[in-house]
Amino acid sequence: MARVAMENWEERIRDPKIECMSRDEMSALQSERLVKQVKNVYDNVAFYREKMDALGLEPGDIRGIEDITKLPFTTKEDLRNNYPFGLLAVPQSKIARVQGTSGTTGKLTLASYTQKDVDVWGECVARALTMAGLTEEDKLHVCYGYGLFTGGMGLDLGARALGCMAIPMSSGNTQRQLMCMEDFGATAFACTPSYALYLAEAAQEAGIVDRLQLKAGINGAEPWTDEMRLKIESILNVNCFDIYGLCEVTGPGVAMDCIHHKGLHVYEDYFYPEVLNPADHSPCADGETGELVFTTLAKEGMPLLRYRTKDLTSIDHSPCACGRTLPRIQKFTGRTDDMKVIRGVNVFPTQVEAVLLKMGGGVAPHYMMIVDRVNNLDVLTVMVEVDERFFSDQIRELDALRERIADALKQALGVSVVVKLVEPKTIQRSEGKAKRVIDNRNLV
Ligand code: DLL
Repeated sequence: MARVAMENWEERIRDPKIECMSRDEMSALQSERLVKQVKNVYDNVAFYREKMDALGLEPGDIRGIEDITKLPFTTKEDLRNNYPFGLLAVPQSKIARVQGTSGTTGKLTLASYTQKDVDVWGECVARALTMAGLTEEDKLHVCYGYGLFTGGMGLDLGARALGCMAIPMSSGNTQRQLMCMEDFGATAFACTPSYALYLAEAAQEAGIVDRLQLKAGINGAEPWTDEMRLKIESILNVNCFDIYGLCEVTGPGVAMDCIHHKGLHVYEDYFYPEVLNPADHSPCADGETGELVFTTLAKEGMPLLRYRTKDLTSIDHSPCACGRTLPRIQKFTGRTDDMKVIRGVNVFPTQVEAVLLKMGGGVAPHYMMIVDRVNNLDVLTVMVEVDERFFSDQIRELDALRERIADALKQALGVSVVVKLVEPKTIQRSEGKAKRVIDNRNLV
């Protein structure tokens, strides 16, 4: 057990030519790729040809990256309407693999990749692993699910590109995960932050933390707070990094935070980010929160123009202390569709997480939000796990704790909250993305 050595982080840049490029050079590269991509989709994807024709736009009208705002948007609904292969820019025989959303009901969101797309994906994840301090000497224990979900395959491809050992555990069976982590001497692990916390607590309970050789966690696929990162880091004595991605653009490896944790560096040579005002789609200034939109600049299989992710963040183009010039997107507060409007106030699960992690004293960051409508009024109930000792006979202490949590939540969220304290391990743990909210209001 040892954190990644803290010195020489500037050497942990896999591709300085790209990752530390000047803004002018990067714009030139993006312009060249965008012009090519627009011509490609106009010639090969009926959906884009029709959209551009409707706007009176010809490929020749796009002369550089500054013209990107002229292009049409793509939405998840467009993907659904063209499911499964309607947005391909190459024949199906050129598709090397497909990946999809992790959801289990309804039609999937499906993304198709050529071999070159798969190689680029692996390269981006290798950049991210290097950013977390890994080298070919490392052993990466992957407990993201393998399958249509991009987590397992994405981290595996990254390990392959980096040349380190991949341990393809996939999700499930926590005791076996810990046994293999210890026996094989894993030096890094990859899973969702919620599962990372669960694993960390299980390792602590089993008394094996000191026998693990972990130094880094590669955690993402769901929103999480810095407080949560610090909690996992302190239990396992590792550095954890936030990795972001979505199957439509590429899986994990679209962006990742560096050791300074001041936002996630976007691999904008491949995935051009825009942050737009959700109301009128005008560009947000640096630091202003809006919807993240991506254009895939070099994708072959299923290129996307201005794909609306529904993820909310802000962007920062100022240089980072790590030496990278790649812009940084702020850690995500959530998605537009995670946000709950409760009595007119916008509430995100990550706000609850941050409050619980600050409370300490037997309050665990395992929670569930339940929204109901009672007599036409929204009621938010938050179930929180607290230490067993509160459930012995000291009823007064339990009431006082409930009140303390309710006050802190009300202050942070701006709405009153009914707090229900529950015993440890009552709230269902997730091996993939955690489900934090149940909305019973049946809003349309
Ligand atoms: O979640 C890809 C991934 C796998 C990323 C493993 C990181 C690690 P999808 O299943 O297509 O892909 O879900 C994409 O998950 O639009 C975000 O809402 C959310 N998401 C992904 N990474 C993060 C993150 C994978 N680091 C959707 N922070 C995205 C917050 C994230 N949300």
